[in-house]
Order: sequence, then C-alpha cells, then structure tokens
Amino acid sequence: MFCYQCQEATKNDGCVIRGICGKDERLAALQDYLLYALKGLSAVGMRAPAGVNDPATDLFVAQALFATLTNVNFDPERIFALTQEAFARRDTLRPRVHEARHAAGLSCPTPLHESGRYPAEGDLDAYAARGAEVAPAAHPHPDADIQSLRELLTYGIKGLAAYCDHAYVLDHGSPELLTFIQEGLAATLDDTLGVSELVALSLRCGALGVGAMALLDAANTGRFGHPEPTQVSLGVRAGAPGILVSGHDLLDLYEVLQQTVGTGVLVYTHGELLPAHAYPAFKAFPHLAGNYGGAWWEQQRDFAAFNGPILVTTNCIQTPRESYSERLYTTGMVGFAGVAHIGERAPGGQKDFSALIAQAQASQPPLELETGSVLVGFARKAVLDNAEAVLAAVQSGALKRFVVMAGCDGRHKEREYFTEVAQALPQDAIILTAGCAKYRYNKLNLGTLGGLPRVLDAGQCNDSYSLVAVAQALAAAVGAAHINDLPISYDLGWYEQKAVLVLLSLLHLGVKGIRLGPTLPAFLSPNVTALLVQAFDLKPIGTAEADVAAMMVGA
Ligand code: FSO
Ligand code: SF4
Repeated sequence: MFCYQCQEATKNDGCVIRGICGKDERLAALQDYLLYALKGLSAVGMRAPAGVNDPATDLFVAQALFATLTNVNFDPERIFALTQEAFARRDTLRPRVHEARHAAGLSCPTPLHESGRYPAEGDLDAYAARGAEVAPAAHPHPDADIQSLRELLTYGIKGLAAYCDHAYVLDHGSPELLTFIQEGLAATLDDTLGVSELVALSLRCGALGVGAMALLDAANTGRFGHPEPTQVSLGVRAGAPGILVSGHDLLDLYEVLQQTVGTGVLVYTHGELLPAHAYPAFKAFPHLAGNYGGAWWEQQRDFAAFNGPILVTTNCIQTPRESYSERLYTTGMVGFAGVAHIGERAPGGQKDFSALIAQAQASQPPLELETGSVLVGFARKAVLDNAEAVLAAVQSGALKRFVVMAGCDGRHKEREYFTEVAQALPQDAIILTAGCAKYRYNKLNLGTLGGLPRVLDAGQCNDSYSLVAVAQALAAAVGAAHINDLPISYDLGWYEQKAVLVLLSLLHLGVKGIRLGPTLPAFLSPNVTALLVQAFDLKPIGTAEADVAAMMVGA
C-alpha cells in the first residue's frame, strides 16, 4: 500500500505497511479500487450530453468518495459494495451516453480510460488485488509534479464531496458541485492536462469549496437558526446515563435529541459536534447536557470513560477499543468492521436510534473528565452583530491583529505549537477559529478584548466559511480593497482532506501568507510547493515565538 493523503502519513512521506490511522493493506487496496471505479464512472459521465446524467448517480459519486476520506470507513464489505455499485452505475450509464452522443451526431472523443471500461466482475479479494494494481502510487505519472497536482486535486475533491454530502443530508443540493466532482475526478485521468491546467482545476475546486461551505452554512442556519454565543458545559450531569454523538452531522444529533425526549437519557456532543450547542434549535433541548472530551484523536480515552452508547456520524473514527466497541455505532458513510451501523432514514422519516436509547437506559452515567465550560457560537452573524465594537477596537488600536487558527487537530506532539501560539499572542490579538484545531487552546481562558472573547469560535471546519464572510465584511467596512489588506494572519493546522479543500478555498480567494502545519502535505512535490510559495507565499509553521513575532508585524 501507499497512502499519503493525510497529515499523519508515516514520516511525512507515506504509509506503506499499515496506516497510522489503522487502514491496513487490504482496505487501502479496496479504497484505491473504489476511487478507480469512481473515476471511471466520472469519465463516462463527463461524456454525457446535457440531460443524460442521473442525479442519483451524481450524488452517489460524492457519497462514495466521502467513504475514502481519512478516518471515515474501515469496513471492507461496505467499500466493496460501494465499488460494485459504482461499476453497476457506470455500466448502466455508458450505453445511454453512447446512444445520446450518437443521436446528437457527436463523434467519439479519445478512447475512454480503462477505468471506464474495466469489467466489474470479481469478489472482494479480486477487487483488493486489482485495487493494488491500479492504485495511483502503483503507476505514478512520470512527471512528479503532475502526479502531485492530481493528488492535490483528488484530495480537494474528496473534501468537496464530504461537504456536499452534509448539505444534501439537509436537502440543500447543488448539481454544479456534483458535476465538478466528476469533472475533477475525470481530469486526474487525462494525460493531456499539464501543470497549469491542474493548478487551475485545483483553484476551481477551491472556488467550489467556498460554494459548498456557503451551501452548508445556508443549510445549517436555515434548519437550525444562526449560532449564538453560548457557554457549553464540559462536565457531566450526575445520576443520568447518556448518548455521546461525535462527527459533524447536525441532523443525526437533532434526531437523537428528538428521540430521547422523556427517556431519561441525556445527550452529549463530542469533537466537531461541540458547535451544535450554539444553534437555537439545539438549545431547545434541555437534555442536551454538554460536550464530553476532546478532539477526535482523544476518542479512545473519551469513549471508554463515557459508559454509554456512542454514535459516530462522520470522520474521524479510530480503531475501537474492546472496552467500548459494543457501545459504538456508526451511521452515514462511516463504517468499521464489526461495529453496529444505523441505516439511512426513509424518505420523510428519521433514522432509528432506538437501539442506542435502550442501551443507554441500561448504562452507567459517564465518568466526569473535566469541569467548567467553553464559549462557542461566534459564527458570522454573531461576530457581525458586534461589528461596531470590533471596528472601534481596530480603529483605536486596541485590536491589532486577527489570527485565523482554523483547521484540524491531530496526535502529533508538534501540534503543541498551536497551544504555544495561542498563549504567546499578545493581548491585542484575537484568534478566529473553526474546526477541531481549536481543542489545542479553546479551554485556556485567554480573556477578552473590547467585550469579546479572545478566541472566537465560528464552529466546525466547514464554518471556515464564516471566517471568510467576517473578513470580507470587515474589508468592506474599512474600505480595504482585499482581505489581504486587513490585519489578519493565517496559521492553519491541517489533517485530512476537508482541510485540503479549505486551504484551496483560501488560495482561490487570493489569501496570501498562510502558515500551514504541523508539516506541509507529503503529496506536494518540491516544485508544486515552490509554486505555492511563489504564488501565495504559503509557508510552513516555524517556532511559536518566531511566528507570533512575525504575524504581529504582518509577515
Ligand atoms: Fe476535525 Fe476530523 Fe472537521 Fe476533519 S474532526 S479532522 S478537517 O474530520 O473535519 O475538523
Ligand atoms: Fe496514512 Fe493518513 Fe493514509 Fe491513513 S489516511 S494510511 S494515516 S496517510
């Protein structure tokens, strides 16, 4: 196997024997084969004259791609089934496309890539064997920069697919986004595309990333209201058992809350579901008891101590420990071999969480891991409601700099850098955050500035959109021509492919001087890195002390 799609790739080079995430060689090969099948399906789809594509297949491509993101689906049988479905959809679509092209008098373009034609037959082992053969790393492009850009585009598209899935769950669709996912996947097979075309496609992926985050923002705020500043309890309520909900899916959490009303079961959030507490629709549930534990990588400690059932709705799932595997449930595109899976909702209905509720009622209450509270809910509306105070603080010089510290958290010790930066930033700087990166400093109590907390938490990684909206509104208010002219620095932590999309989105917006860590992606070749450095002044993080000093003078 070879995989280098996330920040924890072994030695910042690539996982070759087993993933640090737990993905083994067989699963890696099956995921590679799923990606191959989706590329083939996309190549067929991109040849279709207008009106021939099937919306269900377009959505399927995004959802199946989501299953290949880091820490989403570790179930070989489900990856196998998705690959079979990809081939079946391809083989239904292909004759339709052929006929439609013929009817429209369109000639046959260049030969279809092998992935658009390869026979679908085979059992799971055959698929794994074939996956190892067709994996991008098994036959890299002779030009390392083309290879690197194809991977950059693929990972950005994976992030886009995840956000599309989240938006579609809330009935917010965008055919344009789904079409681009296929256009981009098909482009990774196209040998006529060179460096400049692949860079342009990656930046287009970033543009659509902004669109996807805006769509999801509309879906979330339309359904659950605008987040409001909210203190979230970190402790546990004595005497009552609970269900812990992790991941990013707000609708799953909402349905768990509805189904647990009057059952005596409390509901706690974990990881990236912490921001749910800020939405008015969630505040209406008195039994939404608080947030339990830390970022995704601390789940083995957190889930073991929780005592009750745990639902993982999206990434990031880790190999379950025996102490809680019987209490663990996956749903949506998440899977883990041997872990119970909650199926999809019927049209107009809800998912059935009764098994979790029954198990919770027979469980002990969670062990308390910490006490106190944390402040969330500073998404775009809440910050812009305070725009006058923010502008006054900027104009008086009391607020010298915003530092965007969004992105992901992870296991690496080097990520202590982000805690050190938060602590070392002077009192006249405010941190804007989104994503699980915040767990490195959101409980530090860094004080206030001009009546606002010095850590403004916009929400999940996709709520990076809120940070962009705030920056754009601020630029308009002070008459700045571009958000680069504002006193804002970017110091991002990344881990998986949604963060790749967020990065591409910021680059598309022309944001310059982003610091990225704890390491630059292993899939960037030296020349592609040099290109990003030259065009965007992208830089690796340094030491906290040096970076804080540089950021405070706008470097
Ligand atoms: Fe974190 Fe995981 Fe939200 Fe990611 S929980 S690492 S970028 O899935 O999506 O921020
Ligand atoms: Fe390694 Fe990350 Fe790939 Fe897992 S997803 S195999 S940790 S590079």
